Amino acid sequence: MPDTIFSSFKTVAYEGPASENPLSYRWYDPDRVVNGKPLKDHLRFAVAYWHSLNMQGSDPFGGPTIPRPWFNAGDPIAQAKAKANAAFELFRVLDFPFFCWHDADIAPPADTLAETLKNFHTMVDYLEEKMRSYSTRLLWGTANLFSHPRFMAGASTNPDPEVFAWCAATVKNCLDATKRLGGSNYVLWGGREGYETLLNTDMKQELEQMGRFLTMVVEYKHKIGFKGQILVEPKPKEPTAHQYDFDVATVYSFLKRFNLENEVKLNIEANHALLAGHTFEHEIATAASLNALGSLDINRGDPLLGWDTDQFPNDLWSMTISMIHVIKAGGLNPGGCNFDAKVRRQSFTPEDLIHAHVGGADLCARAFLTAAKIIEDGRLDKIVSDRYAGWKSSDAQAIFSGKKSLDELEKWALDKNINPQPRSGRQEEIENLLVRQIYSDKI
Ligand code: XUL
Ligand code: CO
Repeated sequence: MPDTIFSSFKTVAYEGPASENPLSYRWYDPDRVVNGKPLKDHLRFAVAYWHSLNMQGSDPFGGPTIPRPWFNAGDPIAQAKAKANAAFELFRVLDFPFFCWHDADIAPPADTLAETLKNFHTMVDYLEEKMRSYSTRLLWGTANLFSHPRFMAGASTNPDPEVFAWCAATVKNCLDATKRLGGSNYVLWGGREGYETLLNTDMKQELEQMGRFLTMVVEYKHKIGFKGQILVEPKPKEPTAHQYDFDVATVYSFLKRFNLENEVKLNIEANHALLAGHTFEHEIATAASLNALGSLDINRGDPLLGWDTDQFPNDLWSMTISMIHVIKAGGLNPGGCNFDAKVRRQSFTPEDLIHAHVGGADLCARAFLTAAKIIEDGRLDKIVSDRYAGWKSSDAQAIFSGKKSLDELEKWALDKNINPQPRSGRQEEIENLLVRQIYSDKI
């Protein structure tokens, strides 16, 4: 194995909550069986190539702070190969079952489309080779259709059809590569699918383009027999102030409009939820209620900053409620938990990156275990089902089955002389139940 900045680290192991070793898992015991499946198959953790291997700590006020030695490794392909060598060593250290990439993360762009695709194919070959000697698999691939200046006015929503065609060619190749590498999903995040000013924007035209593009992606998926899920990742703003894929509800109505709701699911990101004025659990519950939950991008934002800070998660309360909804929705597989998160720019050592993932994995594992316990305990479910118990009566069921109209219901209400009484929502009681389980050492 080539020597990389991660090679000297031992593979992080589960040592339990009492361990003093900072680079061990306290809650993430990959082989612990919960609800008939090992934790690793429920959570399906992935490393995000872009944040962990590419991002160098720049922000709008300062340049790179994080050394990435592979960027000094020679020509662009040699650099990309050195980066891949380090990536697979990082996956080995974390013992994560999955990783995710954008085309531009794994292969250097070039001046022409043909050369860019040639570089991409060279690197997909290389990743395929690496995957033969490491156990980490591909959770999803995606295309970066937002960084290069050609995408400044959007990708599929660009006023220039040649940009649309460039995007079509790129996504076709990314889908082929995702299939070849055994990917479980393919993601589309509409980086610049939005607008800067309405004054130069034909919104109707742009949404038609976006719908046609997604339809073509789904058609191609079937043409090549890719069995993975197609996922759209909502985000309300940043880079543009108005992104078309605002949140789960907006994306779902877009999918309905283009008859894609049975073909495409959602990849929900914690901080994107926050930027939309929601919580992570709200977005997960919304997707679950629409049968559209696909996969999760795990991170957190900073409500005081309001930027997409992509920090590693540490909010057990929100993550536990999120996991309750994930379990109730039947789990994530073939989706997973991708750490779309980056270390802070002062955290420039390889060890910082490992601490970040260890903490994130432990948080998700602890949240998942707590959520499973709460569901198994049954008290929360009972409170909720008692709350809606009235709907089980035959009169109430008749409302649902269309057997009662508005005027019939008026007659029924008057005949019965109904007089509904307030009932407690029991919120504090439920919150106590949750807090006690979150802080319980019986997990
Ligand atoms: C951007 C973001 C992306 C997508 C993939 O905020 O989350 O990294 O996850 O393009
Ligand atoms: Co994301």
